[in-house]
Amino acid sequence: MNAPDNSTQADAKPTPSDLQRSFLRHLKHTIVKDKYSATPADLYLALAYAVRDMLAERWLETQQAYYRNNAKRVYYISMEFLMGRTLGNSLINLGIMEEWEGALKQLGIDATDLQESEWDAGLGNGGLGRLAACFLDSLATMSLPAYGYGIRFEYGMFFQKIVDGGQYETPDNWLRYGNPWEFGRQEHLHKIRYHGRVTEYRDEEGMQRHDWVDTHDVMAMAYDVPVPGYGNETVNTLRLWSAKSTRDFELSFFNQGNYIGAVESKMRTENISKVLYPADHMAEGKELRLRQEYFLSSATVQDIFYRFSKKHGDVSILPTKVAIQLNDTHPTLAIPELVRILLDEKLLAWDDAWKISVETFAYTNHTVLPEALETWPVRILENILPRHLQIIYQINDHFLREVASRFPDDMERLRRMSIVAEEGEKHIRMAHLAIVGSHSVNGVSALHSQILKDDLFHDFYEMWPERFNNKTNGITQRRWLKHANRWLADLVSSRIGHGWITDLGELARLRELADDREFQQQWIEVKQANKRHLADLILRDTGVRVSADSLFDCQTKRIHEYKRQLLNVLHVITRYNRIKATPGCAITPRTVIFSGKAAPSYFMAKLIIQLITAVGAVVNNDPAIHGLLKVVFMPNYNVSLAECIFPAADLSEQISTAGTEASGTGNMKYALNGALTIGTLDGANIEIMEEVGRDNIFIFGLTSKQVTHLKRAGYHPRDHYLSDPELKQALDMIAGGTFSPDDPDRFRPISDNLLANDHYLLLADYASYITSQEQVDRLYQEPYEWARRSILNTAGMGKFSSDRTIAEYAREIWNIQPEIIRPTRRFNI
Ligand code: 26Q
Repeated sequence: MNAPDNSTQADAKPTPSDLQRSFLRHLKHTIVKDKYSATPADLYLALAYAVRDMLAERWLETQQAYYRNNAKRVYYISMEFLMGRTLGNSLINLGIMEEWEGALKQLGIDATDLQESEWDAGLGNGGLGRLAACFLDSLATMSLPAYGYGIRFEYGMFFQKIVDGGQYETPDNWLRYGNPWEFGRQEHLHKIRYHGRVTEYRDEEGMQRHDWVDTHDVMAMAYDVPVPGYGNETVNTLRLWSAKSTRDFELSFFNQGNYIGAVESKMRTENISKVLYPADHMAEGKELRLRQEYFLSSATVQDIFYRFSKKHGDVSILPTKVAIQLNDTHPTLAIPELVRILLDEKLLAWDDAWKISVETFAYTNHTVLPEALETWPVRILENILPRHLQIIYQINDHFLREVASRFPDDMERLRRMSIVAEEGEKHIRMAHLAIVGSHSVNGVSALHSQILKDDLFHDFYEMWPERFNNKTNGITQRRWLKHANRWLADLVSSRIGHGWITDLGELARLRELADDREFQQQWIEVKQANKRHLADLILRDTGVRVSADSLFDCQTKRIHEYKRQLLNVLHVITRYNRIKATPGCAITPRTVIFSGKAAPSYFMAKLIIQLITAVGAVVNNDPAIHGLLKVVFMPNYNVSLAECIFPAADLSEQISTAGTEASGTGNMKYALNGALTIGTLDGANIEIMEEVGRDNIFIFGLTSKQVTHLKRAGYHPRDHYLSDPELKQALDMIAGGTFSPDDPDRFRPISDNLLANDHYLLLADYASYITSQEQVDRLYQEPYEWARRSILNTAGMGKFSSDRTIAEYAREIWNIQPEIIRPTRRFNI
């Protein structure tokens, strides 16, 4: 049957009745409900299916065009894709939000309510996973031939509940009600092998060859998720792998006697894609994690190879058709996996296989914290991936020879640079493997990339300076302004048009409006409305009533010592003490909002959450405070909650110890939504300062150079404690049980740690932070001046679009070009 040819109406938008028909058809025939029996979740699903239909044709057309034109593709491999909700984003990118809202309204349905029925796709921990999601949006919007590759975890990031003031985790069974955005591809299956042993033989040319035999196998099955671009015809693919037992595909299984045993072993193998590891910045050496990393790496490389081989016989041209970006070291096994395929299956010589591999791969580093750098015990690799271990040794062998010839008689250097760490139990250093096996190594902000060259990877930089480069992170303005903050987006568009949606540099045109009193007034009103909305959520989720007239001071991110939520708490306690000490003082009313998850096994991070809620309990209920200070911890920080918090923030807390936060991306989302930043000279904060102007940001604390020097010279946190009475008072309250009267010692580990070690230099930065907070208070007393600076912050965010970041990757690393998809038939629903 031929599809009706409505190509002449390519640009026509569907009518309300078209949309209603499609929606009602799905409600009746896909969901099998009517207006009497449909729940809000059913209505959401009906809309999702109707919107999905609108993507289908563009998706097929995009994939065909890539194939037909034999475009060079980029593959973004990531253990995490933190996508959040999809419906609203699809409506925006298809340019049919208003149309759908109108059509549903006629049916008496509120489209916003429906969107809230959708569960977040929480397949990520935080920054790294959300960055991958923003990149997908930019890749599609810029018409780039790209694929995301990840794992379809059955359980995403855990749900955080606050019970008795502390974090309590429950599983995120996000697929329970079905996922309308995924398409299982039973036919796209790859065999993933584990264990077994390696045998040797000589090929016809007398070359030593290897076979990997007697393996235990698992199948990787593809689930495809469409990724539409904004305002164009492109729909790219995010392909997520799910583990399926090979038993399902083996007839012999039915003839075996041990039925239950067979099903048990099937379940064990399917566990591989069961759950996302919830620890970021903590490379836990768990075997299951290694299996997951190889599962993703192997399935993806096989898939890439399969797609390449449909068009090409000569594997030597692989790097001209394929670029693979490794999102941190987590998928680094893709390197030895590609080498293995080239050597053992394509029977290439080592030098040829290695050259192809290096030219294909590029690696992004996201952290300098030593505990987050992945290493795997040789013992475990030997057992699970014996052939890959051999290949890694061979890579190291060639590599160390090269080092020795470049830097003769430098044993110490060989030891430092080796892919194999020989101290204690032998380990494989995944970052070293990634650097050696890639033609590009990048950090995610200017400072971070400099630290990689000067410090963490200095030896490698000396060897291959041309490999090192910077790609400052970015965020997608489609989600983080247009979708999350509609009122502000509309206000901006009313003054400078819609160009910023695909060219964020356009926001600079707001600068000339920064002094316009009427515009400032409108700006203030939008912020006020967003704050009222958040205040309602806070009341609903925490039971605390906060005033939208107070300054909303926000720190939302994973809970980690290096991010220094505790420094924020020290300020809160100091502020509390000042209000108590001076009754009736004219201090600026503040609501301090925290949100973020702690890794379940991270004792100190969990204790920090307890302290925040405990301080809140004291401060919020103290009548002497007269509501001048409120402290709330919003549970279960995720993409959807973030979409409510960023638009309502006055002040953005970006206060990590200088030199520890690789980039940060929340900092960009806050500033884009008009929050002023209080921050250290760390990560992308530095570049934000450069863009918005030094006068429009509150900078405090040691620089990363000063941090290094202080640590080298010997740091004595207790000196600060002894010399600063307000700091002493705050720490004594934590240590003495002011916030834990039922258990006075509960928070002793926090104060003890700060006084004895203070690894992240909170006490060294305390005084400067407090001074900076006083400047914040003073500025907030002048609402129009605050509004002016807020406007200048939004106006300065042009650089931080992920479109800019992706354009740089495409040009400087991947060497790929846009592939414009022409409209054919549209809105065929
Ligand atoms: C590694 C091994 C085993 C288990 C877990 C992990 C693991 C998982 C996630 C290690 C690290 C992560 C996540 C790191 C991360 O999110 N880094 C952040 O990346 C952002 C995007 O570049 C930056 O903006 C942040 O500064 C950086 O902290």
